[in-house]
Amino acid sequence: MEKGVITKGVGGFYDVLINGEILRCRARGIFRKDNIVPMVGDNVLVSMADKAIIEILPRKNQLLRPAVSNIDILGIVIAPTHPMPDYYLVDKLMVSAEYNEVEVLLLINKTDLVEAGTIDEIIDIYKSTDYPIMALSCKGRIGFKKLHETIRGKVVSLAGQSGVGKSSIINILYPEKQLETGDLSYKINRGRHTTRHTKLLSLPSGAMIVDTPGFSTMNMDELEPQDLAYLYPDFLDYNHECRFNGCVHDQEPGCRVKEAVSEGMISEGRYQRYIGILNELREFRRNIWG
Ligand SMILES: Nc1nc2c(ncn2[C@@H]2O[C@H](COP(=O)(O)OP(=O)(O)OP(=O)(O)O)[C@@H](O)[C@H]2O)c(=O)[nH]1
Ligand SMILES: [Mg+2]
Ligand SMILES: [Zn+2]
Repeated sequence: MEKGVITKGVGGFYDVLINGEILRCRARGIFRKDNIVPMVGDNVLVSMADKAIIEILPRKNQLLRPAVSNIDILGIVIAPTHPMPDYYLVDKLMVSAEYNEVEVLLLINKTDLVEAGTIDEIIDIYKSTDYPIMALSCKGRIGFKKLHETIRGKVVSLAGQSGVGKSSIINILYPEKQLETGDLSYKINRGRHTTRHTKLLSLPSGAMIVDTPGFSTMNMDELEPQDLAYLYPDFLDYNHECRFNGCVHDQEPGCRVKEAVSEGMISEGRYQRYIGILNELREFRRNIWG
């Protein structure tokens, strides 16, 4: 029996990285009865004789979008243009990472396409979260030394809209393995989906990085509306100073969070999207309770 990590799921089979080699395995039926589906990132025990995964070791965390387990860092990739940033998706990815206790790294790619001021505007939105933010250009090969250092020895999953350059970033980090990347359709100003399967790669530097298909919608149904604000690090300095206990920073009077927004300490857009997500969660609860 050997220990390995699932790098890819392929039509009922799983590629497992064991001592530097990939072995294509079946999964034993036992998982189905426990309602556990193997996922990329899982540490597993494999029976070499019958090429079968016989046990999934406990996960330290798991994300559903992108579907990946045991990661240290979620690298949220955006582009300033082509495609235009979907901040709603960015904020949801951040919330989901916080909820699942995964570190966030914001990667602004394609910085070669706009002026520096535009990048600064994006950084301004997320400055008060204290999440590390890196500006990259795959085209100009800018920012990669720092990225390399940041992810050394870590398991990182990239996530974000289609066409922002997730696969392109990995291709620069790992030139020996060229993943497929896709030209943008400038006409509709959004990327078509190029990467179709989540795939984990083990970089020569010791990091592991997961390429994932782009997506634009995301549900967070398991979250209670009243817990949402605690997943915003930029709210945490103000959260406990609201007049009412249990303030969700919506219509309540004496809300310190809203005050911080009007003082410019929290991004107005971040706050507006927070209200949008809050209402989505409320709507979901209303629907399940009838
Ligand atoms: N100008 C510019 N183009 C880039 C940059 N990075 C990537 N691209 C281009 O953007 C397009 C999309 O890149 P991909 O790496 O395929 O994007 P992706 O995020 O993997 O997309 P999906 O796999 O569909 O989710 C490709 O044509 C890349 O060559 C960059 O820094 N600057
Ligand atoms: Mg891709
Ligand atoms: Zn409040």
